[in-house]
Amino acid sequence: MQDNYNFHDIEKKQQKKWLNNKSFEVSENSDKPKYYCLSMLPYPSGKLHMGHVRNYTIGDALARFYKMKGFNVLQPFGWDSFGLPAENAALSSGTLQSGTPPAKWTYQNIDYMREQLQRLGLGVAWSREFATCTPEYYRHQQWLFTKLYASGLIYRKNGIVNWDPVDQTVLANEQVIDGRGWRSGAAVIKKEIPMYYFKITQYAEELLQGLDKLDGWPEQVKTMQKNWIGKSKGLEISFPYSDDVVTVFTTRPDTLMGVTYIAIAAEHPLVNIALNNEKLKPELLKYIATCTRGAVSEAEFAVAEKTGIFSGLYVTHPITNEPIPVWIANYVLINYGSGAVMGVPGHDERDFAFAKKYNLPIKQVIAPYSQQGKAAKEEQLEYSILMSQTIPPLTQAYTEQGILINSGEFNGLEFAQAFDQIEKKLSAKGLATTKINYRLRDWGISRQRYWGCPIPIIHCPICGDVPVPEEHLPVILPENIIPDGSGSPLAKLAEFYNTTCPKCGVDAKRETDTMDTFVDSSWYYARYTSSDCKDKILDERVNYWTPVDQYIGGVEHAILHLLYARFFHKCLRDLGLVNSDEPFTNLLTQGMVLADTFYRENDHGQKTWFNPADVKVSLDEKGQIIKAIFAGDNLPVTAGGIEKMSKSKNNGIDPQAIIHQYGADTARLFMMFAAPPELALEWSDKGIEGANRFIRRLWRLVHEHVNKLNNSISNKLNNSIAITNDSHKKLRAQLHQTIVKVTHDFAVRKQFNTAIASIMELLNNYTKTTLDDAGYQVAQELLTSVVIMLSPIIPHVCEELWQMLCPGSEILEQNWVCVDNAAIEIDEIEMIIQVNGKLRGKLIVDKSWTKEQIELSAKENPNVHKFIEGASIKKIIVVGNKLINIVI
Ligand code: ANZ
Ligand code: ZN
Repeated sequence: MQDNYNFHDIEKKQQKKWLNNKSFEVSENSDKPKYYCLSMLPYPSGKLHMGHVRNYTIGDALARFYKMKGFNVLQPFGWDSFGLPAENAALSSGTLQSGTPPAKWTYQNIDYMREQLQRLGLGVAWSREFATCTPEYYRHQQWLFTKLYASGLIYRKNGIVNWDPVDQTVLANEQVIDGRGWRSGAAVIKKEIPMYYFKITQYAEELLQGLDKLDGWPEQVKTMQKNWIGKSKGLEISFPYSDDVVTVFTTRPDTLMGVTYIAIAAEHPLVNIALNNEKLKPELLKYIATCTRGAVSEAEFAVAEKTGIFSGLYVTHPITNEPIPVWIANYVLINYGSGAVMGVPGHDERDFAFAKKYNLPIKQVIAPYSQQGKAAKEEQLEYSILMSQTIPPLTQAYTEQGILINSGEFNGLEFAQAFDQIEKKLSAKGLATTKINYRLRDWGISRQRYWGCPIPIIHCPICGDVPVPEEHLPVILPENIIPDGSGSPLAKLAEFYNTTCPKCGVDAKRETDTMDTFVDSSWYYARYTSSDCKDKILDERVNYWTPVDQYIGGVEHAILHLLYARFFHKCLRDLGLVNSDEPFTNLLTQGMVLADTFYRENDHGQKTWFNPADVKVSLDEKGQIIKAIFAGDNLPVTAGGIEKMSKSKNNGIDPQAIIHQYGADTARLFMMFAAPPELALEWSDKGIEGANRFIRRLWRLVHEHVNKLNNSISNKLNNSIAITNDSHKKLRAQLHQTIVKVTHDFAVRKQFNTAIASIMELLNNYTKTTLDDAGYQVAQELLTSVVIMLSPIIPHVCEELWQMLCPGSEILEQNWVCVDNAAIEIDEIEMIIQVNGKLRGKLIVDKSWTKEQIELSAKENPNVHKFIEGASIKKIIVVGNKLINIVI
């Protein structure tokens, strides 16, 4: 039967064939241009979610499209498989995973998810697959670590961590909930421990400059990276103190005359001097203790309440020589600038709030530019004097730039002039230097965790830190460990940490920290190119494939992952391992997948969330939910709006269930049709059903066409008949216009939804057109083209249909469809008719018509006629073969 679209058998059959034929394996020996298409590798959490499906469908559609366009396409896949959830799973009492070693849990998840992925029909080069938690992968990472260590790009220094005093363990930020340990509930304290750091700041300027060359990246992502790197130009100004100085970094030296206090970090060296004051000491110590508790991350820092305490010390203002009080404040970061700031309450919001809170003077030294904008020098001075006398007290900080007032010899200057003059004046006295600062910090990669890549360092009592020599790599992570939640398991495992020094042979101790998992994902894209290379991290193939032509993933990785990968690429380059500067030429950040939420609330206001799959909804004509019923008890639930699919709102739709019910092609088509890839996608049952109906329709149309060919009009295709019929010509024209549009949408705009919409429109017209014998050539051309154009998105059914249309060949071997420009050039065109610029009608025009003929037909058009009846026509404007505007 022709409507027996049995997706299950079809998809299984095609997937098996692709795997057996190694259809997506590629080598470097090709005369085709290369195309490296990469989706971000997933964390093997247990099962696939819709975000994955969306990500990999977009990647697969692009990979298949470029393959048909004649490229040598690499689309690899792997697993970001170290990380905390595997340890947490082992610790989650009362669950199935409880007590499972992280290794076992991870490998099981990978096997399960791989099967799920294969069920999606991805065109992946599976021979290159790897998991980052295997020694085959991380041995090269350890080797890279030792190389970077040797070149000074990795160093060791003390860093601050969250310490759970009850569990005696370091906590990740996400394990600290409201300042307490997630398992013990104990108040978390900050603790200083030695850690390894990657010197990413050495590349800050290049990472910043490089963004300008990344034309294929979304502007928004580049802006986020730029802000993260945070370059600012300023002055380091010294405030003398007895025979020493306190140096501050400021981007606003123009506000120098408005300084009313200095604030230093609790860790600043001057604090020790302040502690010599026996009277103040107890209070100071108490305050400093509060600074070392709680917030660690910069985000937490930003929202924490700003507090401070007077240190008892004064420094001298470098211009006025007045004494300036020094405060210890929790908002000053020890590791930015010089760990000290000049407080200018008049012009900095934070300082303003601080001054209000502690009753410090607020002095305005900047006035808005006069209305005339930046005035001439003399006028600036006049303006400044006037403003100094008349301006009312500030009610909030004035943070814009402007003209200096109340600033003595600097009155009347604007920002740049003031910057220069203050710099000149102070540097003559050795009290200022210009300074470029980056917000970017070096990357601390030590984690006191078990399930991660061991840091390949041995601590020798004689030689110090000794990198593990290449021939001793990898440092194997034991895989049979079950963490118990108290401290790092490796630190308790004598057979792991006891070793001897590779240099001098004495007893030594292995580093028991592991690496941040961001390290694992910072270079994996390069490893795919050489994944079977055992003795080297990368071989020459890396320069064939990289940079990645198209990278696809979530915008949540816009900053850290992408910045770290860019940094690693430059490190690899400087080690002579790759010869390009950037890892990813084009970046597509896909939007989130959203779904309706449903809940019931109990008397205490607690909400129980219901999965949309279990809720029956009735919609009004606009598609708004008017009634929602839980299928379990047929009682109503409340619709809670559309939100990102998540466990907490129980609104995740299981891809597996959708694939089971409708097939992978339907799921893929829905994902690609419902929204442009970079925008949010709203899950809708109606949408899924619509996608399924469309595939069935295509299935039926191809079957009807092939049946007719085989029966009544057999062999019509072999003797080509000239196409003279007008409706055939029009259909062909539309076909080739559609090819132009779809090709452009895929290759340039990366907007699949509009491409699919135009194919749907084409098929609509196809069904409306009556075709005579010659028309079956057009039908054949149209259907084969449609099947090719849809095959990147719905590959299984297209392969099946292709073999009906063109028996004996495979769609995977086909080239992308070519445009026949002659076909588009048809004799009739549709023009728009306007009256006084308003759309009033449409007109089919024969190309041979003269301007007079066109104008006459436009006027006689019944829709238009009623608007111009009785009026006198001033003129008629004909624009190309698009538009006729009648002006009355
Ligand atoms: C005086 C001033 C006056 C400032 C004013 C701003 C506005 P960016 O642009 O991010 O580099 N700052 C310097 N070191 C700091 C530290 N360790 N912790 C906290 N804040 C610090 O920011 C530079 C500005 O951040 C500097 O300029 C300083 O405050 C503050 F109207 O100095 B400013
Ligand atoms: Zn030694």
